[in-house]
Amino acid sequence: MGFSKLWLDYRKLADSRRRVIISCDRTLYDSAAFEELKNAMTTMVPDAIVIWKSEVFDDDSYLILLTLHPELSHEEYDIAASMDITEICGGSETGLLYGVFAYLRQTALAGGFCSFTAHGKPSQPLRMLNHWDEADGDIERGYSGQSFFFVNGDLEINERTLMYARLMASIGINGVVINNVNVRRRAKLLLTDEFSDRLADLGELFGKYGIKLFICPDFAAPKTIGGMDTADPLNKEVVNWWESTCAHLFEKVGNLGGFLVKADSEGEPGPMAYGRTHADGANMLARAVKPYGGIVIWRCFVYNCTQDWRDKNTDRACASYENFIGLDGQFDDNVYLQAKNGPVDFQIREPVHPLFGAMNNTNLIIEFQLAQEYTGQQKHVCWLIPMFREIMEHHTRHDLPDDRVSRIVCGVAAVANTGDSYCWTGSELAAANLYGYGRLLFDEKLSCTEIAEEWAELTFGDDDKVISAVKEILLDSKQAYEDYTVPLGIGWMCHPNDHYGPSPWGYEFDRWGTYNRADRDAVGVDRSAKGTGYSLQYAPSWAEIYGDTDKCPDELLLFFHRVPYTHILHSGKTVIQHIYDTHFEGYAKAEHFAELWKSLEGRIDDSIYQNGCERFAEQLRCAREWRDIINCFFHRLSGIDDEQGRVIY
Ligand code: GCV
Repeated sequence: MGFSKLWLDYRKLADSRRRVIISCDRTLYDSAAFEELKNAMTTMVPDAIVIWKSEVFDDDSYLILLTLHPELSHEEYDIAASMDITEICGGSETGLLYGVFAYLRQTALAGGFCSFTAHGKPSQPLRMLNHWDEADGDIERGYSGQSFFFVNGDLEINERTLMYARLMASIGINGVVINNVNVRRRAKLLLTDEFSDRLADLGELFGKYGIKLFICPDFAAPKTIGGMDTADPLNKEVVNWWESTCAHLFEKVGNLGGFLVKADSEGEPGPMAYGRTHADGANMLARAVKPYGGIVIWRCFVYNCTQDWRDKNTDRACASYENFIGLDGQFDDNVYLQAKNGPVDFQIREPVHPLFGAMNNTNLIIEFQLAQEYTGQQKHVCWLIPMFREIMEHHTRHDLPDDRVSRIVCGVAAVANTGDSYCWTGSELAAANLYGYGRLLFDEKLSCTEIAEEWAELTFGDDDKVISAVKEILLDSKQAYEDYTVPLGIGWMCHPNDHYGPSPWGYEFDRWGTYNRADRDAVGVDRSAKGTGYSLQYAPSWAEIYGDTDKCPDELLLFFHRVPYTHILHSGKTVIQHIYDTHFEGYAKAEHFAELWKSLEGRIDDSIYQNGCERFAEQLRCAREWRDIINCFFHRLSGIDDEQGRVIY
């Protein structure tokens, strides 16, 4: 299948120069920065001759100088652009590449050469994408087709992989995990020579674009591929096995960054089976990769997934913190703990994970999910960047010089939303999530409006009507989705397993620790000190707020409390009236988005337009189901009518 160039589809500029001269040191001729600039200029100024050495410089020439500057840090750049001459400096080839992308973006947005200066340095050191691709080509929670990394059981490296590396570098991604954290079947062989040559090639390609390659190993590999009868991290032979496996792997795969590990979680093997801790497991692997500069990213998504719904004391939300807080300070310096943004699992509304700010002697990474598992599966438009930004800016209220999540973490990861569909993300609009994610991590000062505008213009061109409609849809879409789906932070009212569409009791009597406890009198989970005690995992001032029904923010009320339907929110509405109102409003917003999209017919590429129409039709069908089923569910339970007398089935 072919593929779109997304936001790197360079267009012709309003400039008729005869000559664009790119000048740089000979050693940069093979660099990605030079190649990108040369190719982009050939498209953007098609009548000009693009050359990279010239004695001739006349009035009609435009000169771009690429230089490395030792005073800039590795990923940093400076740009000084004028109408005739532009200088792009980078701290390394990667910094230079980021500078080139920034320059091309600015020039594309301006529609022509212009004068500006810019300085860039990433806000986050580690900016990662986690692919949940299987070696057989499927993608867990993938909504954009099959894997483009794994094709016919092998690692594929082709034009699409190159395009992928360019797209990722253009938004500043510097680490990519290519396989699923659940390490199944053939993926276990990623540690062996079955894959090492292809991994080496992929690593080399990624390296040119400033991206480190990561894989997810099977923690039980000493057993599953090493033929041993244990994977105990403190067993000397197990340690030796990992050391020699890593020595061989890192020698072969030059640009390997290390491992991402899901251990003792949802059936994945881990150290606890041997009575060892997460620190024992992570440190053992970290020591094996350390000689090669490798790191181990160890996930904190650990909970009891065989819970009895009758048990009201066990709380899945508490589990991650309980498993890790006592281990603070015990992890080696090349171990990074990766916690999801919230304590449960990528619901549309959760409080921020309580480990942030509480574990200050450990490297922490926050994990988001671009793949829209619980947020409409790329059929619904749900632009997540406002939510990511809000979480990154959240004050944890721990006693720290800067208590915001963005200053506590040393990296950010997101589950990728890509696949082999033509537009990479199934729906064109879902690509805005990928773009916005990278841009936000690189420059945390960018506002959501700026990011939405940039993406819309780079994707659709400079038609004001298109930009303003797309921007409006993106900016309002997350709130709309939250409104017509799950109220007040309760979560988990979706169909079990596939997680699409409403099913208010779908998870109520299951083993996953995902309950709403709704009955005729009340709804919500009591996670206050009187309940499961989860609220106490936060810094004291948040614990006080979250633990009190009168102080808890409305949007999280049912996450933290079980309250009667007549409970009055800060908004002045009762819980039940809030549920009815938001469900009607959310659906109305979805209708408005579909109308806005329809108004773009003829103004955007027809296949993109048609793809959008199909998806908005499905969003509306599904949003209607959400609205009517959730309203009906609570109406039947509570027996309370809608104040406005609207139809509740
Ligand atoms: C990769 C959720 C998803 C699983 C996923 C898991 C995880 O439970 O439904 O598909 O497994 O999260 O993050 O490990």
